[in-house]
Amino acid sequence: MKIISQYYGSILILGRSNAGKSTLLNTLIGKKISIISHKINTTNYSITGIYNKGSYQIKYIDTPGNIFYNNNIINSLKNNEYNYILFILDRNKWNFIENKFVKILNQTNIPIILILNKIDKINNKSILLPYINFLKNKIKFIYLFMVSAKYKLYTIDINNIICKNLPKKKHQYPKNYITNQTEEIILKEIIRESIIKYLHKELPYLIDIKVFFYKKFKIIPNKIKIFLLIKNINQKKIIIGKNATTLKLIKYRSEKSIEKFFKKKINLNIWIKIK
Ligand SMILES: Nc1nc2c(ncn2[C@@H]2O[C@H](COP(=O)(O)OP(=O)(O)OP(=O)(O)O)[C@@H](O)[C@H]2O)c(=O)[nH]1
Ligand SMILES: [Mg+2]
Repeated sequence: MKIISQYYGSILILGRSNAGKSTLLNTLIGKKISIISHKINTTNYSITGIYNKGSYQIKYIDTPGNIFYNNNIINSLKNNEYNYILFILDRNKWNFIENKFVKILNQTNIPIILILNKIDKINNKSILLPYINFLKNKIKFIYLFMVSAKYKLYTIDINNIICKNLPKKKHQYPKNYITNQTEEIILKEIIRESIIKYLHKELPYLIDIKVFFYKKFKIIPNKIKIFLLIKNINQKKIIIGKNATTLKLIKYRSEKSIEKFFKKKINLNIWIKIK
């Protein structure tokens, strides 16, 4: 019997908040598992996504933008726990935040792949060449990709190059495994994404989401009851909105996204409760 070699590696995705890390993760693994928004600090914990292609398996780890006080991440970098780092830049935005990343990246021996994201938004392409020269002086990298994570431009090349450079190693996850998140977490994250979209300022970050009796179900039910736990009546009024329009929008968008992810009809019953 011919034994086919397996190749495996883990990749950490780093970059400032809003650079498009979660968008890129979703594009790379071909399924939306990490929530996205135009506001900062959307991702608040590390999310794993697995890419499978034949004998290749890649574990991508999406991170929050602000990792500077996250000892787990910092130590894992110092201990060289990843095969590569994808360091994502929002176009030619480079300021003290990127410099802070460089300081951390200088403490590891992990090879860095630089991703210049959102190229669809760069009209004047002549800025690119001088910018690449600037980057060469700022940070040591082995590859540079210019992509649009949102519009899936040139992103396939990232998977291909990484596959080509993976070490021979047994796959760590079953073929159909795509994320470390449980169905309950995915459900909450999808609802959180809608809440961030329709509510302003810091309120979305103050809401706790509870899924009612979810653990009773082995698979996701068609009727889901959730509680949004908040601090006071004012917050409740804001979430409901004038003529309940805000709540309706949150419900509608959440239902559509949950249906898309779980591929079944969903009726979301949202209750708001003051803690
Ligand atoms: N035009 C354009 N927009 C993009 C692209 N990639 C991401 N975005 C947008 O940028 C915003 C931020 O994307 P996210 O993927 O949530 O960014 P993030 O780096 O994960 O942000 P945090 O989770 O807060 O750290 C969203 O509005 C995305 O739609 C791109 O290639 N082109
Ligand atoms: Mg994110």
